[in-house]
Amino acid sequence: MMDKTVRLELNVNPLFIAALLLICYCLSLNLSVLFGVKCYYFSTDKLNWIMSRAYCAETGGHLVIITSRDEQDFLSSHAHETHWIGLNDLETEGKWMWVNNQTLTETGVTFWYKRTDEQHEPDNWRQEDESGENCAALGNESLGTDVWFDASCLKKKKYIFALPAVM
Ligand SMILES: [Ca+2]
Ligand SMILES: [Ca+2]
Repeated sequence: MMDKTVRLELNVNPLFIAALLLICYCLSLNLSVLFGVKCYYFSTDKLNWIMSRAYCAETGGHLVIITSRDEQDFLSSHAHETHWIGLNDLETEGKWMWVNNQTLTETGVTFWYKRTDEQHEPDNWRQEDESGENCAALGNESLGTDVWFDASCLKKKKYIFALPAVM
């Protein structure tokens, strides 16, 4: 009698499975997009910077921390108007820190808006808010999201929330 046992070998790359799980995980959280190993949520509501930081922390993530040109380009291509990011100089004027306490030197990339007249961002402009501008955003009310601006933390903007994909 012939042995009709069939051995089924599944040769699936574990990285492929991990990527699939990650996508399901992001979708289950209703996060809008996925890049690399992070899920991003582009808010539909507007909050001031402090409130947006608190909201993100409550939900187990944080305001986005940008650590590469690719990540900046990716976020900019999805953000069609100004959004808060997790960068501020609230503690010491001019000393910009990410919400995880990394400095810009440590992350190694900056995308501040540069004007031809040398009046670059961040400019800590005090015309609207005398405490200056201590929170950073992709874009501003009139210019594109491919560059960063400092703005008054009291302004209400949409925000980008990131969740490290730790499973
Ligand atoms: Ca400032
Ligand atoms: Ca500014």
